[in-house]
Amino acid sequence: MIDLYYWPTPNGWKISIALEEMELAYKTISVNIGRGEQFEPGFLAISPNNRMPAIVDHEPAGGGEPISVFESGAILIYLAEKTGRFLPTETRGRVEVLQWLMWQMGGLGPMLGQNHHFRIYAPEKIEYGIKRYTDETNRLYGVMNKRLADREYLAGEYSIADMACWPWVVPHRNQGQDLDDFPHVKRWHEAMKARPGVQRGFDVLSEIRRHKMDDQSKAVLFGQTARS
Ligand SMILES: N[C@@H](CCC(=O)N[C@@H](CS)C(=O)NCC(=O)O)C(=O)O
Repeated sequence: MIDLYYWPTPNGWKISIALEEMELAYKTISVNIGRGEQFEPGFLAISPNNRMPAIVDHEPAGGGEPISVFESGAILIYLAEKTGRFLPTETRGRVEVLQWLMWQMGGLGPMLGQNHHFRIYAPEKIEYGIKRYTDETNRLYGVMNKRLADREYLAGEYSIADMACWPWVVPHRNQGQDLDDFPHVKRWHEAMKARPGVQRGFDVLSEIRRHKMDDQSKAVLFGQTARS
């Protein structure tokens, strides 16, 4: 059994989707990041960066003590290696997946996170920040669109790279993007959305998605320093 430390956000969905697609048994443990549960000592012992998602695998390959993993990219690789699914073992196929996974972790995720911050959450409308991250989002969607022009999925075959990227494309309207400008992304987005495993993963704790972020959550999430 795997414990999934989770809240329904794009980074959380990556892992609920992967667990569903890989047909692994898991227990969801909610981490209410708007109420500061990511700072509880028990959680920090698993995820020292005070971010979800994280997992604890109580039945790791080879047996022994449970293994905990934080950082969604590392978790996806861990789960893919555990199940032998969605990450090829041969060099060429593997590097295709890993480079698009790293592109998500280093680019798409952080930049779109800033896009959400400046467009939706920032208390002041700072035009420079809004334009910078809306433009960068647009550039990244363009890169994905080009990549998907001649292949069904980002690495050719369906993989953990798609599971990492798709959750960030879900809120494209809030990011100031029109999928009609990116027809290959649009086709891929629809194909992903139609997958039963993706739907089940996206539905985990979906009732919480309907709540708008309140002021208490903003104070917890946006005022952090090393002393938090
Ligand atoms: N690079 C991390 C990012 C995770 C992340 O930013 N998680 C957010 C929610 S999407 C979080 O837990 N935030 C809590 C906080 O800011 O204290 C990953 O991919 O796992």
